[in-house]
Amino acid sequence: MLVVASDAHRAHVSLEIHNGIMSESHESPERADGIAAALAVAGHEMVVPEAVDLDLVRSVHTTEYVDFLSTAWERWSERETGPAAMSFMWPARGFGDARPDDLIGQLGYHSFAADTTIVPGTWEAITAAAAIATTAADRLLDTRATTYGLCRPPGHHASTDQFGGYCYLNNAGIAAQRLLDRGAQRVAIIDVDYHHGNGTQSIFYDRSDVVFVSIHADPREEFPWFAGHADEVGVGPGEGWNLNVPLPRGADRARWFDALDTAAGYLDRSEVDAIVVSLGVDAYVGDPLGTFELTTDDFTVVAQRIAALDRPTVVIQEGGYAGEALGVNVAAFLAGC
Ligand code: OKP
Ligand code: ZN
Repeated sequence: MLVVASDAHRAHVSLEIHNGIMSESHESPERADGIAAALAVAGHEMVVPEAVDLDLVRSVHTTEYVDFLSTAWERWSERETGPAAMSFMWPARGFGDARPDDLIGQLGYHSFAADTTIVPGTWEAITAAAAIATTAADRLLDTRATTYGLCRPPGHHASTDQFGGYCYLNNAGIAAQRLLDRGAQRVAIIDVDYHHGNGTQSIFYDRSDVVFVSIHADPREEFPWFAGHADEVGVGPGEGWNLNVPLPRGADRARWFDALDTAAGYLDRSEVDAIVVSLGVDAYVGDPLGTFELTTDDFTVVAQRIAALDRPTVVIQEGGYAGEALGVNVAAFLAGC
């Protein structure tokens, strides 16, 4: 399979508040390097992306947000000495939604969690990841064969104008928009990451041209806490085009595959002419951030089930944090495509 990848992610070494301590992010450069190494062993063809298309990025995200991301580190480093730009306050319930003029306030306005920071290499990495997603979509349309975009950092928590959950630009959303711009009438995004893809859901919540389907840990018990419930079905023209299948923490393999049947059945009835897979592999039994129990071999079966839907498919990397097993699990998935 064609794998689109870049080394540009390496300069993005972010921090997160973990158990009250500022630490190196779980979302590390070793993740993408480990995946690339495992895919090279498996014999996949690797190519670098074309240059990022910022007009495409701005059709998924607000111009204000893209401008903010492109300048945030420079603005921070001109006035602060800290190693990473982040907020310490967000507009929680009861606050207004006016955008502050100052950088510190804008960091709160444009983010939602204390697990995601902006560091010197962030802009380079996130634009490379968006370029990877775009090129993977383009190569799919050129060849009709499934492609894989090794995006890092991930994207599914990023909304039109907020970063968080290790995500900044919504790579899967950008891939879906590219497929639409090149002629697809309706695209499905199926998100199998352990965490709900709240950003992807929100970007397309009022649209019928992108169907979003997600299997994830119930937000009553798990990050991202405030989105991902089963009653979120879309709004306006998007009503009925969003399906969440939340599962309790610790759900076993049988329950996970039941949810996949539900998701796949819904997609098959949705008359989509292409599929974007948001491939998080943190539903793996050994993942430090997850509580589900999928095995390495299960990921091959998941891919086969999605391939049986028989639509042109682009696979975009999201989460997965299980060290050496991460690349092995991604390779197992690609073996089933
Ligand atoms: C990103 B993706 C606090 C952890 C908070 C939440 C996980 C983000 C997951 N120690 N971060 O969906 O894999
Ligand atoms: Zn995840």
